[in-house]
Amino acid sequence: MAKRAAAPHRPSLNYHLRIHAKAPDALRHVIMDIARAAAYVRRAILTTEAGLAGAVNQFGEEQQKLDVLSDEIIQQHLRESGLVHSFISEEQADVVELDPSAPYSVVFDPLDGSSLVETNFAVGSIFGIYEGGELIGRTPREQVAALYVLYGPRTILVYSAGNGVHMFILNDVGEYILLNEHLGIGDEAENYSPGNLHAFKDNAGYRASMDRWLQSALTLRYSGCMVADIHHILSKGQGVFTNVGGAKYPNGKLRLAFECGPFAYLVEQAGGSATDGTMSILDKRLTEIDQRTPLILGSAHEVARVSEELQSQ
Ligand code: AHM
Ligand code: MG
Repeated sequence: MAKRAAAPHRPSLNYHLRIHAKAPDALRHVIMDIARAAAYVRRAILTTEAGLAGAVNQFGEEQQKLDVLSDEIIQQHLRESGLVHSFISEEQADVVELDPSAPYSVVFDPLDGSSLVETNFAVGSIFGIYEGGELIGRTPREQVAALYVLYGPRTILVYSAGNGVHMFILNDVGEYILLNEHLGIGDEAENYSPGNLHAFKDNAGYRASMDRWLQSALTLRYSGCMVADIHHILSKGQGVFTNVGGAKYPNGKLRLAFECGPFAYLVEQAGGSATDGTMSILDKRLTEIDQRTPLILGSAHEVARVSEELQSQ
């Protein structure tokens, strides 16, 4: 009788998706194609000059070469997969349709924190995957998977397909190998990560949270790239990340579709919470592709405290 091969000691992303997540083959292929695209984005970061492309994206922001390049790399992989109906990218003004008979649609931010590339800080790519073709009108709770790739000293991929949150490292031959399974986020935060701090001037609730943090034993950890800052929470198992409204950005700076939605899915899968201060991010309906939302995310008790402080003013 044939001997049964032992399970790999350090499974690859493909094996993990197939055996542990029991992801449908098509979903596994989409995630593997995204992961492969991210390895190319990593290479682009290492080899491209971080200059300006001279173009302006849909939100009037200057696009850097690497934003454009990362967007093109990811688009090409999604197109070639044959499994993607439509996508929304931070760098595109409209929903882009690829194949009306394909099973999934993808939302993504190709290079989050790209202004940090020249400082050699960590940057990342963010993805959410939905079944079907329509994206407008959906809620992030309908995502069937979400993942991000963090390009730091190491390249780390973190995904959930509804079976907990799992972390992988990109090796020399382009394979993602399991580092940690079932990441969890405890209820109390020891670190705080306050984005859009300009809102401090005109948002008394945010001032109340900030005052409390400064007078507490909490430690500041903020890089300016939400992928790195939220990865800090997932890898340390605690923390709170905020980006709330002020005069300049009444709903904060971050977008529901491809920034807040995927992270809300991952963080709730890890036992944390993600809210706009009044409701779960996962239940917010996507009405426009560039819709922004306040975000308070991380350790559940701390998220609740900040939400109360924001509402009490
Ligand atoms: P980007 O997608 O244009 O790079 O902007 C998003 C980034 C987030 O990663 C980060 O949390 C936020 O902008 C930083 O905002 P702030 O400078 O207000 O702290
Ligand atoms: Mg972004």
